[in-house]
Amino acid sequence: MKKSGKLRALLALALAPLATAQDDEAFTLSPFTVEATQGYTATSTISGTGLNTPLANVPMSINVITSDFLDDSNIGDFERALDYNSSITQTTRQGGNNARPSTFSIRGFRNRNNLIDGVSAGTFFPSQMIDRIEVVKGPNTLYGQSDPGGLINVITKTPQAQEGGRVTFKAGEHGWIQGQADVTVRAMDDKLGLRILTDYKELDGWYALDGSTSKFLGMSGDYDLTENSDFTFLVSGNEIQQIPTQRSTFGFEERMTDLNGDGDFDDTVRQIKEARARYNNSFVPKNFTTMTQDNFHNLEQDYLSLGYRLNANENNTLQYKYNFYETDSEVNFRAFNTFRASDGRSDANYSTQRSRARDEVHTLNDIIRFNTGEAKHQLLLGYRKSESTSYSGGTWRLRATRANEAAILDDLEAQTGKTLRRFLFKDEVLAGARVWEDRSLSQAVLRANGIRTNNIDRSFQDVDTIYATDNIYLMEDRLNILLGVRNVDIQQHTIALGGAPRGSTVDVSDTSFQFGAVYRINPTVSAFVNIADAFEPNTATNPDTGDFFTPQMSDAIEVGVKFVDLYDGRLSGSVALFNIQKANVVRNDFNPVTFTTDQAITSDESEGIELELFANPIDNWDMTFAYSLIDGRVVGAISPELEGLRLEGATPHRLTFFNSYTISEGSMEGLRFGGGIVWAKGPIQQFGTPKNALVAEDGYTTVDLFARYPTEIGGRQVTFGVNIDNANNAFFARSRGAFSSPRTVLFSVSTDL
Ligand SMILES: [Ca+2]
Repeated sequence: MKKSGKLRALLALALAPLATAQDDEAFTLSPFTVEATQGYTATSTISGTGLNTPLANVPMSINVITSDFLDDSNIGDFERALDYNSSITQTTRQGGNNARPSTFSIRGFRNRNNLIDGVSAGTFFPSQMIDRIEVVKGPNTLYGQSDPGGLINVITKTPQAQEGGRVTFKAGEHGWIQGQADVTVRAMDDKLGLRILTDYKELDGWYALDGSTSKFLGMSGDYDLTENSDFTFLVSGNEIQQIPTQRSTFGFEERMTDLNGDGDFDDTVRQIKEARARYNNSFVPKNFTTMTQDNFHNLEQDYLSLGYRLNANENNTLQYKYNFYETDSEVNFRAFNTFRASDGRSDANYSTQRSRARDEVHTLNDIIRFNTGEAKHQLLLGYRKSESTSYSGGTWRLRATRANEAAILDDLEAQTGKTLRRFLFKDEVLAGARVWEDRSLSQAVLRANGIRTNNIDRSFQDVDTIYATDNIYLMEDRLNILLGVRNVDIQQHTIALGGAPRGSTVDVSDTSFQFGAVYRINPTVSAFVNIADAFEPNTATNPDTGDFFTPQMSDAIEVGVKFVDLYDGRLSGSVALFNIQKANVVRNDFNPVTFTTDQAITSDESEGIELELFANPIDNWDMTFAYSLIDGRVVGAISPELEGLRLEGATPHRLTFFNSYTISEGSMEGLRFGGGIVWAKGPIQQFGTPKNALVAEDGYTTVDLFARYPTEIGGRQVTFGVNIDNANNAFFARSRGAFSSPRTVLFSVSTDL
């Protein structure tokens, strides 16, 4: 039993009588925190059951991205941290006006549930506080309204057992300068632990006009109130100022395409007009941007969590948690989004937006252990109340194609003395036009003169969830059954500018069920099955009526095998087969050409296979391997031509490998080096609607490399590092309208305090 904190030791002590009484491995782990893991292989998880449980005992696929892996891959942002996972693909870009974190496609379905320490909702991930990431594949009834493909649970850093810390300095290509500090302080006879993290980062970026500065401060703490209770907290704030380069920097183009092969371009095939078939852009230079010195994106993000835990007695633990998130986003950009096939022209859109989002979540869990005959139960009863508010600070725009808006642009040119580009032609781009040297409009001028395009003031979503999960151990712990039930009640309403209600108020509720089973065939191999249904309200509204669409319903099944410590502990992993069906899916894509929303309502199905391996073939050689095959398609729709449309983000084949080797003796003792490869085979759809079906990524291969060398300088432990991200300089669409970063060499040096 590895215990890395006073808190864990205390809890272990509190639960020791139980462990002794039941002599059961499943109960001897620290129940509320996951074990610190060496290397890339994790053995236990807190996701799935809400309690720290060996991975082999959880009847669902859970992939753990360990802190050692995150350290080595030196991946600074949350999106890229998931690159080496199976069946997961980023679906939205960053740097736009999204107040909420990126969404991903997991097993072919868009995931809206990102969790921090098991609590859903939330506008902001303090990515600097991420200790490890657990990706729970498939549906479950534990975490609020669940997406059937799975969810991402981020486990945050907690105070370390010993005082001390580490400072790190990084510098690299594209003007990358970064300083980080991570310090743990212990006080009050070790009852209080505080961990403080700071992170300052500057990046010049790689587009012709680019750059970002971010400042982060975070603190997590735990305090032992009594022998049987403790208080935990996490508070953090993040500020980002950047050029919104991912906002229509690369964009799209139309190409005349004879889709039905009849020799002309006059037809409409599966809703696509042949004369205006839309694709990812292929002709603009990679560093091209339509942003100007007048454009910006400012983001402020705050997160707070407060937790209280009471071991009422040896078989009963109460947990309460409060979470607060707030994100404030302001963006001012100029976009030329889509070049027309007919004349190669793209129209300017001068736009500014402000938005704010706030979530408050209260969670109360009671964990009860009891026996009925031979069966041992771990019962988790919970109630969660979440309140989300989105404030629309307004979107104002001026477009060159609208006569009235063009007239305003004329006036503003006269007033401001700026020349405001109205159109951009493909020929100009090819001739090397430096459009980033243009001027754009300031936020104040756009707000005062532009056309306000949305009339929403704010929208609210209240979710009440009651859930129960019983983890039952049978047959001398060879079999465990997971039974879950959850009732969700969701209320949504929207207020228009001026305070009047907009659209109807939604109040929907539904109960979902989960059945899971794991049978341990022998100490190293187990077989599992997981069946669950799920319910999810549609947050999209019908633009004609303002009403919310009726909820989405899904059914999912997975079967698989897990293996732990095969070949004397050298191989662990899992294989899973899954099938997910979802009805009433609203596909809603904003169309930047028509400035309307393309929409379709479909029934979708995704099935596939997923393989995850963690291996140590010889001492000091650590590797991970993941493969997923997904066939995700529309299987039913009002319009039959939608059938067969591939699901957004569903990557047909994805194979990843990452490894590291540590030299254990000789003059280079301690040197660790390695890297990884990600191979994705498309087509990967970037949109959900048929009109954009040709906007797809064909596939890509990227290679990352790293090395670390620890040494002693003046009696101080110092580690030098280098990372080469995207060493082969691959260029590909990471998600809708967002492209990969080029090769980046980054050096780091860190020292223990
Ligand atoms: Ca044709």
